[in-house]
Amino acid sequence: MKQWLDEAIERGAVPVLAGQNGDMDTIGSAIALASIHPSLLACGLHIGRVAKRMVTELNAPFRKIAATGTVFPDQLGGIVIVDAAAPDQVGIDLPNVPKLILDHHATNGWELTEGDCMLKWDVRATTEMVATYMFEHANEAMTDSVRKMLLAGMITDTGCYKHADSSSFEITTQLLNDADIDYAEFCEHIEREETSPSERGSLLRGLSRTKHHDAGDWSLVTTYAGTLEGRLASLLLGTGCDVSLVSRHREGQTRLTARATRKATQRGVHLGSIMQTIAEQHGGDGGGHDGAAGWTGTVDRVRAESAFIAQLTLQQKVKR
Ligand SMILES: [Mn+2]
Repeated sequence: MKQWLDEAIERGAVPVLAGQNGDMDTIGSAIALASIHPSLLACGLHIGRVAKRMVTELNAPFRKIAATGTVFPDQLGGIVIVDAAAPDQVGIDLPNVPKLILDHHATNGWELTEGDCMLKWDVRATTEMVATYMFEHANEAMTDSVRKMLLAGMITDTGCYKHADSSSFEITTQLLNDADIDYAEFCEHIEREETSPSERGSLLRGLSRTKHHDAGDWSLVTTYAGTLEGRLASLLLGTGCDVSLVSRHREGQTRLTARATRKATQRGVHLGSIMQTIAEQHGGDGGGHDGAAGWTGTVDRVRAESAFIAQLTLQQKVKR
């Protein structure tokens, strides 16, 4: 990775492109990595709520780009793509230059050509990969702001360390050492996000529409909502079900957002592969992690939900 970056920077400007979901992990990874050299520039199609808040508060350089008509600098040395499991997850047509891909998703749709480099680690967050690299090769860029970006990615992708493992704790300890960050305060700041009255109304309506399904070996709670689907799906796991699914339909597009408990994933649930199968059968884009995944496509909401239930039913419980 160091060799790829050094050579790319030598050739010209290098955009560091975030995944189009704009979550904290992808945005934090892009901004932190871009901080190591002036030729690197963090950019992406969307920026999510938590990430937007962090970018504003820390005054972090991030450029929003358009889905079409983005003009990259003439002298492009390469492009880095962080935390995106497939080309369609960045949302733009990639320029024809060498690629460096950093990702931690279980599903993968990249095709590599000569000059490309891909690092795919079995870690909880892409910021963990970026932090590991920076501690070794760019320690001087590890300011408190950069550490906060990396830490925020870890906090959100691990669900405040509920899905962490020993290596995520290790990197977190390193990020906190020698930094002026009050962890408990920072974590609360990231997690306890205010909602507007209309968002609260939408979450509450979502809760009031929930349905329970027995999907083979699994207990599933579903609902639909117009916004904050990820947050609603996480809330629904609090009912004690194995899996939650929130769907939404807007302007001809249906989106599925699912969450599963750790216990369910250990016993055989893999939401990323379910979403991928739905994309194969019904079109659209789908994928993600075992315990958190999504799909977007054009079939109607009820059909998409049925497809999910059918696929979940097929996943049998493994005896442990
Ligand atoms: Mn991630």
